[in-house]
Amino acid sequence: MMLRKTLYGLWAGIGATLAAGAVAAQTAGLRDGLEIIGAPVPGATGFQPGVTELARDIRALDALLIVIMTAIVLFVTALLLWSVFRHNERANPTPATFTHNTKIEVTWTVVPLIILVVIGAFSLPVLFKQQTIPEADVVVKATGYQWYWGYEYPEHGIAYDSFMLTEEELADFGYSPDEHLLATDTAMVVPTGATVVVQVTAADVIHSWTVPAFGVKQDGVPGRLAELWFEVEEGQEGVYFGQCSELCGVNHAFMPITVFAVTQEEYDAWINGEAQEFASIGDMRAPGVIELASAE
Ligand SMILES: [Cu+2]
Repeated sequence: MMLRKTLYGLWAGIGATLAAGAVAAQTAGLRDGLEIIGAPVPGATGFQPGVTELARDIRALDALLIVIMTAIVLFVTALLLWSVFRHNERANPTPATFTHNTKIEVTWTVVPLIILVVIGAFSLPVLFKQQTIPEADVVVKATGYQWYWGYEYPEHGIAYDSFMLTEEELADFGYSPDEHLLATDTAMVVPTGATVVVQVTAADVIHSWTVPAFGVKQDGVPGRLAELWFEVEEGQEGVYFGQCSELCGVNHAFMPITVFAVTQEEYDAWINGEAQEFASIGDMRAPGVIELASAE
C-alpha cells in the first residue's frame, strides 16, 4: 500500500512537473491579458458574476424563489403568531370542537399547487435549456481524475492535464496568493461568443465539473459521457474558477478548475499554435475522431 502510494505520488509529481514546465511558457501570453472575473470573494454571500445566458437564468430564478419563499415564511409566521395570541387558553377559554373545514382544506391544497405550478413554469424552461445541448462550435472533453482534471480537444488532437498550483508556484503563473486553491497550471481555453460543449467523464470515481460564473455543473461518471454547454458572452474575456463538486476522495478540495475565456482570434491562435506545441497527442486519437478530422 505504502509503496503503491509512493509510486503514485512520484508518477503524479513527474506528470505535474512535465505539464507545468511546458505550459508555464505556453499559456503565459493568454494569462497576461486576462482579468480574474469568476472567483469567490471572502465574506460574500451572493452569486459570482454570471457571464452566460444559463447563469443569468439561474440568478433570475433564484431572485424569484427568494421572493416566493420570503412571502411564505412571513405568512406562516403571521399565522403562527395569530394562533398563539388569539387561541391560547386565556384569550379563547372555550375552544371550537369542529374537525373539518372544507373551504380551508381546499384552499391549503389548491394554493400550494398554484405556487408549485408557477415555480415549475419558471424553473423547467431553465432546466430544459441547460439539458438541451446545442450544436457545438467547440468541443472539450473534461475527465476527472483523483485528483486533477484532464482536458482534451478531440477535434484538434490536443490533450493535457490541469493540476492545482502550490502557493510557491502561483506567481510564476501570473496569480496572486488569493488564487491559492483555485488556480491550476493549465486552463481550459474557450472562445467567447461561441457555443462550447463540454463532455464530462471520469477515470476512477465520480467527480463533478463546475464553474459557478457559467451556471454549469455536471457529474463526471466513469464509463459515461455526459454533456453540458455554455456560451460566454463577448466582452467577458477573463479567468473563471470552479471546483470539483462531487466528494471524490482525500484531495477532493485540491482539484480546482480554471477556464480562460478569450476572444475567438486568441483562441484560434492558441489552438493552432501554442496548444499544438505543448499538448499535441498527434495520432493518439480515437479512430472515430481521426476519421472526423480527416473528413473535414
Ligand atoms: Cu473530484
